[in-house]
Amino acid sequence: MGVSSFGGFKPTARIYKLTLLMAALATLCFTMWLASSLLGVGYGHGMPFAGIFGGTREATLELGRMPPARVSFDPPAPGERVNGAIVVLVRNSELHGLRSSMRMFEDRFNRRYKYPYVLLNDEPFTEEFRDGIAAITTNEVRFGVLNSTMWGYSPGVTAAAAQAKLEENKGRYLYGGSLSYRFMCRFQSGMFFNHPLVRDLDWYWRLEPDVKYFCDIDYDPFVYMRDKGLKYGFTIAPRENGKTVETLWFHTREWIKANQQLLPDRSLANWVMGTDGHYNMCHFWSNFEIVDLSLYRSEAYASYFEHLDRTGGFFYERWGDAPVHSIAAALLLNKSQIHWFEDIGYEHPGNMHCPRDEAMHSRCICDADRSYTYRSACQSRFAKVSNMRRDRLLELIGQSEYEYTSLAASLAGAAPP
Ligand SMILES: Nc1nc2c(ncn2[C@@H]2O[C@H](COP(=O)(O)OP(=O)(O)OP(=O)(O)O)[C@@H](O)[C@H]2O)c(=O)[nH]1
Ligand SMILES: [Mg+2]
Repeated sequence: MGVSSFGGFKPTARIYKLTLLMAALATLCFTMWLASSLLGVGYGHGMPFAGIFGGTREATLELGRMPPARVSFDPPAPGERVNGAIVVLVRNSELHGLRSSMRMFEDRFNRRYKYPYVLLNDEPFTEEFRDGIAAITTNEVRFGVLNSTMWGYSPGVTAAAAQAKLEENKGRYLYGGSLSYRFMCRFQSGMFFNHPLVRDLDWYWRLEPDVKYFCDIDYDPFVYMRDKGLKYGFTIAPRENGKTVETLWFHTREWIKANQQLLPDRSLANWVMGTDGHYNMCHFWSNFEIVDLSLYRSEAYASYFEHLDRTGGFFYERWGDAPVHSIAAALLLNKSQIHWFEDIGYEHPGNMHCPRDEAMHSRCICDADRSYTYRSACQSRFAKVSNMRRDRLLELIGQSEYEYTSLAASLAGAAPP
């Protein structure tokens, strides 16, 4: 039968085959081990043989020490991707929350589209943080620290003056007494787009810790926006707590009156201002925003931010970057440049959006009945309003002038706290 005999013992055909199979397996394993040692593969993400060869411990220790240059910041091939990144301001203590956000963001979108991440912090990132982030994505991550100009007081605002106002406001609203929240809002309003890791980008998509992405995003929203001439994209539009922005509209009006030449002929000013000439507290929730950064780098935006910054309102009140970005977008853009990403199911603690349209919802794992957006007055206002002419904007501001006279007088007479 062709089966060899080993000194008196006659193996059966089955034992012979088994021996051959084991020999083949051993050879295969040895070859793989040799390849992984020589080529340096087999550790880090998706290492297939680490467990077999006892490589798990070394691999875990090496995570995050791998060279980060897996996707470059080089301009993408024309038409393929935009020169954009996912930008996150985050604290070391928020590692878990950011890993959670990134896991979903990767699974829903970025695993395929491979945009780099820019992570910014007012303190140096710890090694634990870097390792934890590097382990959750194969895309490039750049870590940056803010200097004291970017993370600091507005011109003319002293630490003592800010502290006095924080004391006054601490029980009045969320983060009323938080100094770091003020630094954060000022940075997000007027600084982040000039950070060395962001200033060469044309587009950004903002991400935060502890947010959720519910729907597969099977196209590139950046490219969609670019191709349609869109400048600002949002998902949720709530109302701001008026106590946090008591004089924001007053100062905005002053800026409008003094800078009419910077305003376009038509804008969506209508969305943030009623026919009474006042701010209606509508804003795009900026924890999610996709923006053509030419908006924030424009002469008009720079002038608006500097004007606001000089008033001290980021510290004496609690102006959020959301109302600041939103008022600017509404004043400087028209409706065809602003887009509601209804198809992107999203949640930031407090509010969620889940598309109810059947075709959109089929790619989502959320409950559309829980969606805040379909109950939001600002959201339905966005759907209804159309562009407003600049002269109409100025007319409405002029008509409501007298209502601001006492505020103007009290602000003019107010010494810094
Ligand atoms: N590095 C750093 N990042 C901060 C600081 N404060 C806030 N951030 C980040 O700035 C973004 C906005 O801050 P949040 O605390 O989320 O503010 P919020 O979204 O208005 O409110 P909640 O999410 O309800 O707390 C998040 O990405 C935070 O991680 C800070 O002091 N240092
Ligand atoms: Mg947040």
